[in-house]
Amino acid sequence: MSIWFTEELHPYYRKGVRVKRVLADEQTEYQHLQMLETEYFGNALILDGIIQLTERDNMGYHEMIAHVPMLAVENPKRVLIVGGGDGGSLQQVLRYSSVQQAVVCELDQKVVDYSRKYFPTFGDPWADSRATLLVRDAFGYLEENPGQFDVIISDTTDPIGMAERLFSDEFYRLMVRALAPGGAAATQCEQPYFDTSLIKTIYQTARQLTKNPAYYYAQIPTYPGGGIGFMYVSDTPWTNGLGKAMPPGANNYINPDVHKAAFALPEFFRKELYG
Ligand code: SPD
Repeated sequence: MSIWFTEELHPYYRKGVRVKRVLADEQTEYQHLQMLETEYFGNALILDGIIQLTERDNMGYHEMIAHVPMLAVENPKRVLIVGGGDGGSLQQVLRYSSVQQAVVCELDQKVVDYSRKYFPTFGDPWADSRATLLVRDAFGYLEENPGQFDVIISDTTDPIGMAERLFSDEFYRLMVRALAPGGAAATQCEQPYFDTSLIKTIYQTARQLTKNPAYYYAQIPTYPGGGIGFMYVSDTPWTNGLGKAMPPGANNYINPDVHKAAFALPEFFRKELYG
């Protein structure tokens, strides 16, 4: 008998993955957490019914959300990851020898605990002495730390419930305020087909706050529409990072061609966003 996990993030669209077994199923203080072993995509973390990552295709998300801003900034030293309790973005950030401190502001300790157990390919980045985990809400932390971070990565769930605030003008203002001069941020910024107006609003906010924001995209088959976009937010152009040497460690998604091509948008969406 086959068991399918079906996600319905949007009322008009569903997708599913075939499940081998349930590894964990728990209502945490904040959300319904499931860890599934799936047939093709390996272990998968599901929060409130939405796939967050799988072993097989998370590299498109984590390499793109991390390396695009990290490469754009000269020798990033201090990095903040908002959310990201699974450790995937942290693993990528710690590949840079220039990084002295990487702070992860994650609200749900259980996401960290289960991910440490079920995503061994992340190599336990928490054991790195440069990593600091703060189990708290990011808003207060951003408020307390103006001008502190060379790179900020907003590695969040979708804008539903408690995560909705992380897609607000207020969040973007605080995030940009927490950047050091020349610093860069990248945020989880949803799907061109399904979230057009949200992305437009965020882009307009990012334009008011910084000189060179831009939207880019990666393929992740287990996300709605087969992929997800990111907002690059900075005064420093993203093109600063093009052609720069990658830090040691294997890439499975990004390469110089993919880096550049990720910013090319399909015409319907380019018009919507950039006019
Ligand atoms: N629609 C799914 C979006 C999931 C974004 N969060 C991914 C977290 C991976 N670190």
